[in-house]
Amino acid sequence: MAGRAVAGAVLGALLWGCGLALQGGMLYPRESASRERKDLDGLWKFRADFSENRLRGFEQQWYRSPLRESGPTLDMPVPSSFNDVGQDGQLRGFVGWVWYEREAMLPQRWTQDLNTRVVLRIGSAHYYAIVWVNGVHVAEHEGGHLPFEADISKLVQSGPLSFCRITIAINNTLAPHTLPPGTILYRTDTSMYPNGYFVQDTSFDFFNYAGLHRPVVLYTTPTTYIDDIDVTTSVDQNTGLVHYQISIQGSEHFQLEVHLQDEEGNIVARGTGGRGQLQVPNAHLWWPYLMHEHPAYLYSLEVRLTVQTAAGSMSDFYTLPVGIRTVAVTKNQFLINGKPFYFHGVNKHEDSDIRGRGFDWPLLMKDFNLLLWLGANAFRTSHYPYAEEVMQLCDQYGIVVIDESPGVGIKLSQSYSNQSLQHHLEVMEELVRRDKNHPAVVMWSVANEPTSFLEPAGYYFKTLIAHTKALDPSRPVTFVTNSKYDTDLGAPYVDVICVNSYLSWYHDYGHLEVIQLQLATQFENWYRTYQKPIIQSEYGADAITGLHHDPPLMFSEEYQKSVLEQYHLVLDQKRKEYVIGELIWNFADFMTDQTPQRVIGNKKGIFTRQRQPKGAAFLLRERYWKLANETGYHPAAGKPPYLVKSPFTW
Ligand code: GCB
Repeated sequence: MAGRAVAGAVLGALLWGCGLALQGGMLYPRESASRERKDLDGLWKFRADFSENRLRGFEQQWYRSPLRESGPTLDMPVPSSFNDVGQDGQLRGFVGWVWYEREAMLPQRWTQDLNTRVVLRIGSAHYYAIVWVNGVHVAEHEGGHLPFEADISKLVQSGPLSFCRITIAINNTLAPHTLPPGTILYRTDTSMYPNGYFVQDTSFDFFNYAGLHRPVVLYTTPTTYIDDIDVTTSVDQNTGLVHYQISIQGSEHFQLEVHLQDEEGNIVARGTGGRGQLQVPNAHLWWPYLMHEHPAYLYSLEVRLTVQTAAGSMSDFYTLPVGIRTVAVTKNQFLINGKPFYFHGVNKHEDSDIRGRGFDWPLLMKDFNLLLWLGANAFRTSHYPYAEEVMQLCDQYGIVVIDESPGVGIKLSQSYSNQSLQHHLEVMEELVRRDKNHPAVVMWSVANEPTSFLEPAGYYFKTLIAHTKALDPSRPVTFVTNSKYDTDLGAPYVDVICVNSYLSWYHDYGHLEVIQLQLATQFENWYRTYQKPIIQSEYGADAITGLHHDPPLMFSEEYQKSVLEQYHLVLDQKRKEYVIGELIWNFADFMTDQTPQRVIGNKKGIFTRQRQPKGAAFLLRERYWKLANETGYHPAAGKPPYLVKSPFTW
């Protein structure tokens, strides 16, 4: 049957990568005295494989020669999703393999100096990617939100060419064992659908954007190089302790020196060797935004590697920002540097007009300026890991992050299989490897709203959470639930209960008067059962910007504000007991699949998709600044000069 052949072929390829073990570190590609970087952002050649089985590109080996030789191509911007750039509705909803290609000129030194290592790094390719350089297979990666790379030195140093041709085939098909999971539905009734018809079905509420979503770069290191750095911090009275561990590739005989510099450039501690502990007397701690007059203090860990080679001495340099801070959880508090921290923030998406999920600096800065304006001190990376550049800004601005895996929409029993669990464990390894050194990251979230009442969810989450804690004993772990408190099989294993609820939205439509009772009951039940701190990790209501109705009716801006106000009344009581945070759903309107419930996307944003405020944004801003005054420690804490004055006077 044609349909089965199509999807079978599409999915078959997804199995190729299973069981790949993590190799090496994944340090962010920074320039240094020993490292160069070349960004490959811009227009790439592009083709979607619309052939019936979606496999023409492989059958005809499109990677063997320039893409233009095997058929027509489009110009496609990178980074960007491919879906919303064009005028072609078929491409917008395309499922299967798409092909990207770019030729890059390389500096002569890169191709001639055999002591140079040349690496191709892809920030994110959604969902499954295969990479060739000059027609040679160099990498494969499963998972759309985490970086991967390939050492291409041998390829680019073996011939006279000073350019290389990079071909990347990407498949956006989601299957029960992928993260997020999905299912291909075959429509076999030929009286209703054309022969071979299938659609991608998913159980999550955002559009499955695809493509090269984040920067693609080439960078160099020496052939003996700093492969990974692992930093954790603790505090002893006034002394900050920075524990470091450095892994080196390329030689077993080397010297390592580390310096820790403060923000003025003074060296405050020195060390040697691959692991050790630096002591920083009178350390400046990394504090969240609005919790200190100088939030987000970052030291720089300067690592210098030296090796003696036949050709003389060779060095590699890498600088890692380091924030000294501690995180701890009690049965009713979340402590940062020993002080209770109340999360007043947002849930986000990587989502905008035209770009889809594509990384964009102006958008990122706008979002951060809005977070600061709002008085938000935290966000959750719902529902997948965000770009590394986002995490770096969180470190720099003091925005606390709950770092979430793409474990969203885990609903079917097949998605609890061993294969799924194995992949989920690997994704957590990749996520922790990438984000472990960010002081802003204070907690891992392994999933969002799984069917955690269904067996084998208990075993699945017990294993997943234990594995994540073993990978990183320095941070608490959670997952976000909307199950009932008495049937949730995963809740016993989390450190913090994160609970989503949409009172007077997905039930009791229009009945704002039931919110207070239902929310108080929700909190009391969870706390009585687990004695763990609770975050209201989602709440909200859709509002179509400019739609007004008073008394409030659903979808009006007034209704959205009223839902928030009702929640806040209860949150204000329970935050004095064990509720440790509130994250609005959502920061901005975002694109979803088309359904009768969604009017060109989910409209629960307090900002529109174009980042303009709805009434709820002003309401939340007043609240967050008030909360900062009550739960923060310095009213004007580190207010950046460009920050619009809050409505409250100090
Ligand atoms: C949820 C989901 C989120 C949805 C939201 C909604 O519980 O976690 O992805 O977008 O509800 O608006 O329905």
